[in-house]
Amino acid sequence: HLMASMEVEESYIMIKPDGVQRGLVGEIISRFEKKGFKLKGLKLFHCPKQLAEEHYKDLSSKPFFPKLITYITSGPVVCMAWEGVGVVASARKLIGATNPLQAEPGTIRGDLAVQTGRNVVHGSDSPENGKREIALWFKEGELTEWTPVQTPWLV
Ligand code: 3AN
Repeated sequence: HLMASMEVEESYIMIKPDGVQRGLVGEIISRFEKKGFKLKGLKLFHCPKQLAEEHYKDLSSKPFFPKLITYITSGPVVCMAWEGVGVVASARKLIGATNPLQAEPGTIRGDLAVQTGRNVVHGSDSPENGKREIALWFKEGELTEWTPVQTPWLV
């Protein structure tokens, strides 16, 4: 999948309330920054229930859905829009498996989390959802187009 997606994509990455409360914001942002993706939007935000429900609407029939909504709205989250070639699949590799006990060491969840219901970070699961989620969580003026100076050294 990673090889197939050689196009510039956008992924919505969110540090969940546990990541913020545990002081992991800098550590998590660093991993995407060091990898070489481009940050286009960033904000701290306490999300209303309605937005959380819209974001996770595909999971609305799951038994854990009410707990998931309570968790995501329990404190501020860090909302990020990241851009890059193959960023959607790559970000999910950096994040690791949904269940942190199954996530490989070296991944964010593998290194920093234990419980599925406290897995510190979200990443879009497809380029389509990346676009959908960024549009859902950010207003237009909150995203910035810019050209990183170091780009030639990454390609
Ligand atoms: P991922 O976040 O790895 O894409 P999804 O989309 O299957 O995983 O699930 C979205 C979120 O729902 C997870 N990050 C986690 O917080 C929660 N979740 C998923 N499965 C469970 C479960 N079995 N029990 C509790 N929470 C869950």
